[in-house]
Amino acid sequence: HESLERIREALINDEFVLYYQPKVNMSTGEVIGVEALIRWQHPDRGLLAPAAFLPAVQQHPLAVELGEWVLAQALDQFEIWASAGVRLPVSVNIDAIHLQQADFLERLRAEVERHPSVAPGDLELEVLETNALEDVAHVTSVMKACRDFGVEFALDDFGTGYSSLTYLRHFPASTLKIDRSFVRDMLDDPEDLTILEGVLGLAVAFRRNIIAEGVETLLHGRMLLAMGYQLGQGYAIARPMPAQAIPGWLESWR
Ligand code: G
Ligand code: G
Ligand code: NA
Ligand code: MN
Repeated sequence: HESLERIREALINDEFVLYYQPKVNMSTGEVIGVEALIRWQHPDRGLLAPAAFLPAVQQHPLAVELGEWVLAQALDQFEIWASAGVRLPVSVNIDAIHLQQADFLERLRAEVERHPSVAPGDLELEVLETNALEDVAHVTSVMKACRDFGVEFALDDFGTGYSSLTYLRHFPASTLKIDRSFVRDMLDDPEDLTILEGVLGLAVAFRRNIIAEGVETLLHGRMLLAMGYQLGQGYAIARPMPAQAIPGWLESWR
C-alpha cells in the first residue's frame, strides 16, 4: 500500500488518470453516459486500481483533494468529447468526506461554471452507502441543494449497506445502482434474483431510476431485461477504458 505522502506527490506529479466505463439502455442500445474510474499510473508499479490506494485516503482530507481532481478532470474530458460533437453525461464517484465539506456545493458550482459546455445535468454523482454518511440531515440538505442546482445523485453499490432502506427513504438520489454482487450470482442463486426483483419494485414505487452494475455476460443482460431492468453497466457491454478509446467504442457499439 502507498503512503499518504506518496499519494500527495502523485497528485502533484499528475500520475492519476481516469478510465471511463459506458452505461447503456440495454433495451434501446442508447449510451446514457460514462462513469469515471480513477487509476494510478505508478512509475514503478504500473497501472494501479483504486483498491491499491483509495483505502489509504478514505476519511482523510486528501480524499477531498483527490475528489476535486477527479471532478475537474472528468469535466475537462466532457468538454473534449463535446467539442468533437459527443455529449456524454459523466458520473463521478464522491467520497462521503468530500460530500460533507461545508463548501461542497459552492466548489461544485464553480467547477461546472468553469466549463462552458458543461451543464449541471451532464454530471451525476455516485455516493456509497456507508457509515460515513451518518450525518443524514446534513448530507440530505447538500444533496437537495445539488439537485436544485441540477446535479443528480446515484446511490452506488445499493443493497450492500446495513441501512439501504433508510438511505432510499431519506436521500434525494434519482438513481439506485444495485450492487454487482447480486447481479453476479443471479443465474445460480434464486435469493439474489429475488433481491433484484424486490429492489426494482422499490425503485418503481419510489420513482427512482435503477441501473444494474456488473453485467458480465449477455445472459445476465437478457435476464435483467426480462425482469424489467433497462439500464446496465458491465464487462459484457464495455470494460473501463482510457478516454481516447471511448469514441472508437461508441462507433463499434452502434
Ligand atoms: O475501477 P474499479 O472497479 O477498480 O473501482 C473499484 C472501486 O473504486 C469502485 O467501488 C469505485 O466506486 C471506486 N472508485 C473508482 N474511482 C473512484 C474515484 O474517482 N473516486 C472514488 N471516491 N471512488 C472511486
Ligand atoms: O462500485 P462501483 O460501481 O463504482 O464499481 C465500479 C467498478 O466495478 C469498476 O472498478 C469496474 O472495474 C468494476 N466493474 C465494472 N463492470 C464490472 C463487471 O461486469 N464485473 C466486475 N467484476 N467488475 C466490474
Ligand atoms: Na458550465
Ligand atoms: Mn460507482
